Amino acid sequence: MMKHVFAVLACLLLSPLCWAQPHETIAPTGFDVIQPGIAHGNIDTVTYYSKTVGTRRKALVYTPPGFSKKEKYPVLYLLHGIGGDEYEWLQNGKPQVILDNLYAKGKLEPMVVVLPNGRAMKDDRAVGNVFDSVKVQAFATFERDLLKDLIPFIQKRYPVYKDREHRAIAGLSMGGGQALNFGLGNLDKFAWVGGFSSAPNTKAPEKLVPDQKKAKEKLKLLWISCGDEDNLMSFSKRTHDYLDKHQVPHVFYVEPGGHDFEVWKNDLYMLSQLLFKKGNVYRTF
Ligand code: FER
Repeated sequence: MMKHVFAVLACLLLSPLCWAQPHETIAPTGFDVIQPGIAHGNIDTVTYYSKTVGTRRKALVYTPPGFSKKEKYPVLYLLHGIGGDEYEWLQNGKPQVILDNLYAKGKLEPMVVVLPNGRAMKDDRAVGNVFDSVKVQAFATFERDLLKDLIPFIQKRYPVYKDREHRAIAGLSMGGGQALNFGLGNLDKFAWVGGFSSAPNTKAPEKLVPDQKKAKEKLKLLWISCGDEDNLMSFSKRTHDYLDKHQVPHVFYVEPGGHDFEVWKNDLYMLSQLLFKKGNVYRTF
Protein backbone atom coordinates (compact mmCIF):
# COMPACT_ATOMS: atom_id res chain seq x y z
CA MET A 1 0.00 0.00 0.00
CA MET A 2 2.73 2.46 1.02
CA LYS A 3 4.52 1.64 -2.19
CA HIS A 4 1.48 2.73 -4.18
CA VAL A 5 1.06 5.91 -2.18
CA PHE A 6 4.71 6.68 -2.80
CA ALA A 7 4.37 6.02 -6.53
CA VAL A 8 1.34 8.33 -6.79
CA LEU A 9 3.15 11.03 -4.81
CA ALA A 10 6.25 10.70 -6.98
CA CYS A 11 4.13 11.08 -10.12
CA LEU A 12 2.40 14.15 -8.74
CA LEU A 13 5.69 15.71 -7.69
CA LEU A 14 7.53 14.92 -10.89
CA SER A 15 4.83 15.64 -13.45
CA PRO A 16 5.22 19.43 -13.37
CA LEU A 17 8.84 18.82 -14.41
CA CYS A 18 7.59 16.92 -17.42
CA TRP A 19 5.10 19.64 -18.26
CA ALA A 20 7.81 22.25 -17.89
CA GLN A 21 10.01 20.47 -20.42
CA PRO A 22 7.83 19.14 -23.21
CA HIS A 23 9.87 17.51 -25.98
CA GLU A 24 10.55 19.72 -28.95
CA THR A 25 8.32 19.26 -31.96
CA ILE A 26 10.35 21.48 -34.27
CA ALA A 27 13.87 22.93 -34.24
CA PRO A 28 14.16 26.19 -32.26
CA THR A 29 15.27 29.45 -33.89
CA GLY A 30 19.06 29.59 -34.18
CA PHE A 31 19.53 25.82 -34.40
CA ASP A 32 21.36 26.28 -37.73
CA VAL A 33 23.31 29.40 -36.78
CA ILE A 34 26.96 29.23 -35.72
CA GLN A 35 27.14 29.78 -31.95
CA PRO A 36 30.17 31.50 -30.42
CA GLY A 37 32.40 29.72 -27.94
CA ILE A 38 31.39 26.13 -28.63
CA ALA A 39 33.49 23.21 -29.82
CA HIS A 40 33.37 22.28 -33.48
CA GLY A 41 33.52 19.02 -35.34
CA ASN A 42 35.75 18.53 -38.33
CA ILE A 43 35.05 17.87 -42.00
CA ASP A 44 37.37 15.64 -44.01
CA THR A 45 37.27 14.95 -47.72
CA VAL A 46 38.07 11.32 -48.44
CA THR A 47 38.59 9.42 -51.66
CA TYR A 48 37.84 5.70 -51.95
CA TYR A 49 38.20 3.26 -54.79
CA SER A 50 34.82 1.98 -55.97
CA LYS A 51 34.92 -1.49 -57.51
CA THR A 52 31.26 -0.90 -58.37
CA VAL A 53 31.92 2.15 -60.55
CA GLY A 54 35.58 1.54 -61.41
CA THR A 55 36.68 5.02 -60.30
CA ARG A 56 37.96 6.82 -57.25
CA ARG A 57 35.02 8.56 -55.62
CA LYS A 58 34.76 11.35 -53.06
CA ALA A 59 32.84 11.59 -49.82
CA LEU A 60 32.84 14.08 -46.95
CA VAL A 61 33.11 12.93 -43.37
CA TYR A 62 32.05 14.97 -40.33
CA THR A 63 33.69 13.88 -37.09
CA PRO A 64 32.20 15.24 -33.85
CA PRO A 65 33.77 17.77 -31.44
CA GLY A 66 36.31 15.97 -29.24
CA PHE A 67 36.72 13.18 -31.80
CA SER A 68 39.46 10.77 -30.77
CA LYS A 69 40.98 7.80 -32.57
CA LYS A 70 41.05 6.06 -29.19
CA GLU A 71 37.23 5.97 -29.07
CA LYS A 72 34.75 4.10 -31.24
CA TYR A 73 31.80 5.74 -32.93
CA PRO A 74 28.56 4.79 -34.64
CA VAL A 75 28.07 6.06 -38.20
CA LEU A 76 25.28 7.89 -40.00
CA TYR A 77 25.32 7.80 -43.80
CA LEU A 78 23.46 10.95 -44.89
CA LEU A 79 22.37 11.09 -48.53
CA HIS A 80 21.63 13.98 -50.91
CA GLY A 81 18.90 14.63 -53.50
CA ILE A 82 18.62 14.33 -57.27
CA GLY A 83 20.26 17.68 -58.00
CA GLY A 84 23.04 17.26 -55.49
CA ASP A 85 26.32 15.55 -54.82
CA GLU A 86 28.55 14.98 -51.78
CA TYR A 87 28.62 18.76 -51.13
CA GLU A 88 24.84 19.34 -51.19
CA TRP A 89 24.18 18.85 -47.48
CA LEU A 90 27.20 20.90 -46.53
CA GLN A 91 26.37 23.80 -48.83
CA ASN A 92 22.65 23.97 -48.16
CA GLY A 93 21.97 22.09 -44.95
CA LYS A 94 24.87 23.12 -42.71
CA PRO A 95 24.83 19.78 -40.90
CA GLN A 96 28.10 20.66 -39.16
CA VAL A 97 26.49 23.76 -37.60
CA ILE A 98 23.30 21.92 -36.59
CA LEU A 99 25.26 19.03 -35.08
CA ASP A 100 27.89 21.23 -33.37
CA ASN A 101 25.04 23.14 -31.68
CA LEU A 102 23.36 19.91 -30.57
CA TYR A 103 26.63 18.52 -29.19
CA ALA A 104 27.15 21.77 -27.25
CA LYS A 105 23.81 21.11 -25.55
CA GLY A 106 24.70 17.47 -24.84
CA LYS A 107 21.85 16.24 -27.04
CA LEU A 108 23.65 13.84 -29.36
CA GLU A 109 25.39 10.51 -29.09
CA PRO A 110 28.83 11.13 -30.61
CA MET A 111 28.74 9.81 -34.16
CA VAL A 112 30.60 10.05 -37.45
CA VAL A 113 28.49 11.38 -40.32
CA VAL A 114 29.39 10.38 -43.87
CA LEU A 115 28.15 12.48 -46.80
CA PRO A 116 28.61 10.32 -49.89
CA ASN A 117 27.94 10.94 -53.55
CA GLY A 118 24.86 8.80 -54.20
CA ARG A 119 25.04 8.94 -58.00
CA ALA A 120 27.21 5.88 -58.60
CA MET A 121 28.51 6.42 -62.12
CA LYS A 122 31.78 7.50 -63.69
CA ASP A 123 30.74 11.14 -64.10
CA ASP A 124 28.91 11.62 -60.82
CA ARG A 125 28.59 15.41 -61.03
CA ALA A 126 25.10 16.92 -60.88
CA VAL A 127 25.31 18.42 -64.36
CA GLY A 128 23.01 18.35 -67.39
CA ASN A 129 19.61 16.74 -67.00
CA VAL A 130 19.72 15.27 -63.51
CA PHE A 131 16.43 13.42 -64.23
CA ASP A 132 18.06 11.50 -67.11
CA SER A 133 17.30 7.79 -66.68
CA VAL A 134 20.99 6.80 -66.65
CA LYS A 135 21.59 9.22 -63.78
CA VAL A 136 18.49 8.10 -61.91
CA GLN A 137 19.63 4.46 -62.32
CA ALA A 138 22.98 5.45 -60.77
CA PHE A 139 21.13 6.27 -57.53
CA ALA A 140 20.05 2.60 -57.39
CA THR A 141 23.56 1.38 -58.28
CA PHE A 142 24.82 3.25 -55.23
CA GLU A 143 23.48 0.46 -53.00
CA ARG A 144 26.36 -1.74 -54.10
CA ASP A 145 28.93 1.04 -53.92
CA LEU A 146 27.81 1.87 -50.38
CA LEU A 147 27.78 -1.69 -49.08
CA LYS A 148 30.83 -3.06 -50.88
CA ASP A 149 33.09 -0.04 -51.29
CA LEU A 150 32.29 2.96 -49.09
CA ILE A 151 31.31 1.28 -45.81
CA PRO A 152 34.41 -1.00 -45.81
CA PHE A 153 36.57 2.05 -46.58
CA ILE A 154 35.09 4.09 -43.73
CA GLN A 155 35.55 1.15 -41.39
CA LYS A 156 39.23 0.90 -42.27
CA ARG A 157 39.88 4.61 -42.11
CA TYR A 158 37.85 5.66 -39.03
CA PRO A 159 37.47 4.24 -35.52
CA VAL A 160 33.87 3.11 -35.97
CA TYR A 161 31.71 0.21 -34.85
CA LYS A 162 30.97 -2.29 -37.58
CA ASP A 163 27.70 -3.80 -36.40
CA ARG A 164 24.22 -2.91 -37.65
CA GLU A 165 23.16 -1.38 -34.35
CA HIS A 166 25.82 1.28 -34.78
CA ARG A 167 24.95 2.11 -38.39
CA ALA A 168 22.25 4.50 -39.61
CA ILE A 169 21.16 5.63 -43.05
CA ALA A 170 19.07 8.69 -43.83
CA GLY A 171 18.63 11.02 -46.75
CA LEU A 172 16.56 13.65 -48.46
CA SER A 173 14.27 13.09 -51.47
CA MET A 174 16.18 10.74 -53.88
CA GLY A 175 18.44 10.12 -50.89
CA GLY A 176 15.36 9.45 -48.75
CA GLY A 177 14.23 6.83 -51.25
CA GLN A 178 17.73 5.36 -51.22
CA ALA A 179 17.84 5.33 -47.41
CA LEU A 180 14.50 3.51 -47.18
CA ASN A 181 15.30 1.10 -50.03
CA PHE A 182 18.83 0.27 -48.88
CA GLY A 183 18.16 0.42 -45.15
CA LEU A 184 15.00 -1.67 -45.14
CA GLY A 185 16.44 -3.94 -47.84
CA ASN A 186 19.53 -4.64 -45.74
CA LEU A 187 18.30 -4.99 -42.18
CA ASP A 188 21.43 -7.00 -41.41
CA LYS A 189 23.41 -3.81 -42.09
CA PHE A 190 21.25 -0.97 -40.74
CA ALA A 191 19.20 -0.66 -37.56
CA TRP A 192 18.36 3.06 -37.93
CA VAL A 193 16.65 4.23 -41.12
CA GLY A 194 15.24 7.63 -42.07
CA GLY A 195 13.62 9.04 -45.22
CA PHE A 196 13.10 12.81 -45.53
CA SER A 197 10.58 13.82 -48.25
CA SER A 198 11.33 10.56 -50.05
CA ALA A 199 11.13 10.63 -53.86
CA PRO A 200 9.41 8.32 -56.39
CA ASN A 201 12.48 6.04 -56.30
CA THR A 202 11.10 4.76 -52.95
CA LYS A 203 10.06 1.15 -53.47
CA ALA A 204 6.37 0.27 -53.12
CA PRO A 205 5.61 -0.56 -49.46
CA GLU A 206 5.09 -4.29 -50.14
CA LYS A 207 8.59 -4.47 -51.65
CA LEU A 208 10.09 -2.14 -49.05
CA VAL A 209 8.87 -4.14 -46.06
CA PRO A 210 7.90 -7.62 -47.28
CA ASP A 211 8.61 -9.22 -43.90
CA GLN A 212 6.97 -7.07 -41.25
CA LYS A 213 7.92 -9.36 -38.38
CA LYS A 214 11.60 -9.12 -39.24
CA ALA A 215 11.37 -5.33 -39.62
CA LYS A 216 9.73 -5.06 -36.18
CA GLU A 217 12.43 -7.19 -34.60
CA LYS A 218 15.40 -5.55 -36.25
CA LEU A 219 14.70 -1.83 -36.50
CA LYS A 220 15.77 0.56 -33.75
CA LEU A 221 14.26 3.50 -35.59
CA LEU A 222 12.27 3.92 -38.75
CA TRP A 223 11.72 7.60 -39.50
CA ILE A 224 9.51 8.92 -42.30
CA SER A 225 9.05 12.68 -42.63
CA CYS A 226 7.73 15.16 -45.15
CA GLY A 227 6.74 18.79 -45.43
CA ASP A 228 2.97 19.31 -45.51
CA GLU A 229 3.24 21.30 -48.77
CA ASP A 230 5.52 18.83 -50.58
CA ASN A 231 4.19 17.40 -53.87
CA LEU A 232 5.99 14.14 -53.09
CA MET A 233 4.03 13.58 -49.84
CA SER A 234 2.22 10.55 -51.32
CA PHE A 235 5.43 8.47 -51.24
CA SER A 236 5.87 9.03 -47.51
CA LYS A 237 2.15 8.73 -46.74
CA ARG A 238 1.70 5.39 -48.53
CA THR A 239 4.71 3.98 -46.67
CA HIS A 240 3.37 5.25 -43.35
CA ASP A 241 -0.14 3.84 -44.04
CA TYR A 242 1.30 0.42 -44.86
CA LEU A 243 3.52 0.42 -41.75
CA ASP A 244 0.52 1.40 -39.61
CA LYS A 245 -1.61 -1.32 -41.18
CA HIS A 246 1.05 -3.91 -40.39
CA GLN A 247 1.84 -2.40 -37.00
CA VAL A 248 5.48 -1.76 -37.74
CA PRO A 249 6.56 0.94 -35.25
CA HIS A 250 7.83 4.07 -36.95
CA VAL A 251 7.88 7.84 -36.69
CA PHE A 252 5.72 9.66 -39.23
CA TYR A 253 6.63 13.30 -38.86
CA VAL A 254 4.76 15.85 -40.98
CA GLU A 255 6.15 19.35 -40.65
CA PRO A 256 5.29 22.72 -42.14
CA GLY A 257 6.98 23.36 -45.49
CA GLY A 258 7.71 22.19 -49.00
CA HIS A 259 10.47 20.29 -50.75
CA ASP A 260 13.45 22.23 -49.48
CA PHE A 261 16.31 22.53 -47.03
CA GLU A 262 14.28 24.34 -44.38
CA VAL A 263 12.45 21.03 -43.95
CA TRP A 264 15.56 18.83 -44.28
CA LYS A 265 17.58 20.84 -41.78
CA ASN A 266 14.73 20.47 -39.31
CA ASP A 267 14.61 16.73 -40.05
CA LEU A 268 18.32 16.36 -39.35
CA TYR A 269 17.89 18.29 -36.10
CA MET A 270 15.02 16.04 -34.98
CA LEU A 271 16.33 12.69 -36.24
CA SER A 272 19.94 13.05 -35.09
CA GLN A 273 18.77 13.34 -31.47
CA LEU A 274 17.08 9.94 -31.69
CA LEU A 275 20.02 8.08 -33.22
CA PHE A 276 22.02 5.53 -31.29
CA LYS A 277 20.16 6.23 -28.06
CA LYS A 278 19.37 3.36 -25.74
CA GLY A 279 15.80 2.30 -25.12
CA ASN A 280 12.71 2.67 -27.21
CA VAL A 281 13.03 5.73 -29.37
CA TYR A 282 9.73 5.43 -31.19
CA ARG A 283 7.62 8.42 -30.39
CA THR A 284 5.06 10.65 -31.96
CA PHE A 285 5.61 14.35 -32.43
C1 FER B 1 10.69 12.59 -59.64
C2 FER B 1 10.47 13.71 -58.87
C3 FER B 1 11.45 14.10 -57.93
C4 FER B 1 11.87 11.85 -59.48
C5 FER B 1 12.81 12.23 -58.54
C6 FER B 1 12.61 13.37 -57.77
C7 FER B 1 13.16 10.01 -60.21
C8 FER B 1 13.64 13.73 -56.83
C9 FER B 1 13.72 14.93 -56.24
C10 FER B 1 14.86 15.27 -55.33
O1 FER B 1 15.76 14.45 -55.09
O2 FER B 1 14.84 16.39 -54.81
O3 FER B 1 9.78 12.19 -60.54
O4 FER B 1 11.99 10.74 -60.27
